[in-house]
Amino acid sequence: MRMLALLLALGATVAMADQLPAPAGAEVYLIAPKNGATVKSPVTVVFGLKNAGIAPAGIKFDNTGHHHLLVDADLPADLTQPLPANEHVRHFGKGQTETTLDLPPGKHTLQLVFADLAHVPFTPNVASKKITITVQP
Ligand SMILES: [Cu+2]
Repeated sequence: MRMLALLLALGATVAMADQLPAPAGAEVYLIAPKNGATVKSPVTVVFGLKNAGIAPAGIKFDNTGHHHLLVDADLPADLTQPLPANEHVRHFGKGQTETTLDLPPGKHTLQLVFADLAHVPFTPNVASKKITITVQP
């Protein structure tokens, strides 16, 4: 019984992803578009970053990470795991600081999340405010 408890404890430790501490004072924010803006597609989205550097995914360098853009999505419930990669969670693993989105007409939300070389959000999480934009037909 004691052995089983030990194995369970070890299993729990292995299952936990390694979250890196957030660079001190790190902040991400959307420079463009502005919250509430009405825009035309394609939409140029410009990423802002304070108190941290950008490095490509996979490159270990202190106090750096890369941008992720949530499009019409909420933050994942479990921020200890690598962010998924799909049309709602876009990775900018080459170190890009802007992108162009083709979005259908209507309301859309955008939110930036900064994450480490392995795509795992920092602790505490470094994310922008979620903004809402309206794409004109
Ligand atoms: Cu990533």
